[in-house]
Amino acid sequence: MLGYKSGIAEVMTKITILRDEFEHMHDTNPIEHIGSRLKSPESLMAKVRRKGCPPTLEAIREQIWDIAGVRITCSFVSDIYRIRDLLVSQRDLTVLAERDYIADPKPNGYQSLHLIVQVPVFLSDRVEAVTVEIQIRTIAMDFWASLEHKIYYKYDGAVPARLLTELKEAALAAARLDTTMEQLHDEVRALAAGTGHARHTSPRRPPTSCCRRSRTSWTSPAPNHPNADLTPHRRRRRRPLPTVGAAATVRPGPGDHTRPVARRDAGGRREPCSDPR
Ligand code: 0O2
Repeated sequence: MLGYKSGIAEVMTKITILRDEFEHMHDTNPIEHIGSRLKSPESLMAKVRRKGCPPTLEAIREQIWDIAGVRITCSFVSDIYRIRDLLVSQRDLTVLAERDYIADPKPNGYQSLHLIVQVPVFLSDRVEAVTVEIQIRTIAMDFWASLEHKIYYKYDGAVPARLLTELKEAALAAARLDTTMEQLHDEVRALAAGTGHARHTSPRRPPTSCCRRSRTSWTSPAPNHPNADLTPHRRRRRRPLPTVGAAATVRPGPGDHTRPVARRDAGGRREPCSDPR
């Protein structure tokens, strides 16, 4: 378990660095929250039995990919793919598989992007490649998944049909909310670009001292507004983001949703992939 703990620490550091960079160098921050968990022994053994995995250390290491888990929550779906691209392009992360439950939600409504990566952990006498599952999802998807997870365990997997139907409805509602919020966000950004003002679009960004003069501290004043000259920090030029590097190593996983790692263009759309899956 020490190796997995260290793997989590390595991945957390990478994501924290990205979050800090966005915080200080960009107008928006796609990372709302970062969390991690080490799978509990009970949950691990249940999964070993469920998957019919031999109960040996070697087999578990080879077949169970989510012993170490890191979760990133974002405001918008486009942020998810942005973070995904930034991680996939890191040279010391080997992507074993990607499960895109956003493009193909699970039948119960679960949505999230899972990246299974291997990260090198430098020990005193060797380097260990540790497998870590990174789950990237919106706040709405995370809200849904947390409750669904609780309900699933409360009923020990035998969730009443009525609850399953309502959960599915709730997942669809969460997806609609994500779409609406992203549209609103895009409109606000377009408006801001039209007036020449770069607005704060991340609710996490605290108002600076000059913003505190006005109650509407999270939006820019109109150009002819008497306070228009009070927000010079908002006009900072946006810095270009790094582009995705060489395609990551891919090893197909066991699930239907496991797919090779596709690259995305700047708008978050998948670039054509030669793999027929
Ligand atoms: P915990 O408590 O987080 O350890 P599977 O065989 O489908 O269970 P597999 O093949 O490893 O798992 O694939 P997957 O889909 O990547 O699942 C790994 C983890 O993703 C799960 O771990 C959950 O954390 C999360 N997850 C996957 N599907 C669902 C879902 O339908 N609902 C919720 N709420 N979470 C999901 P564990 O072992 O389930 O739980």
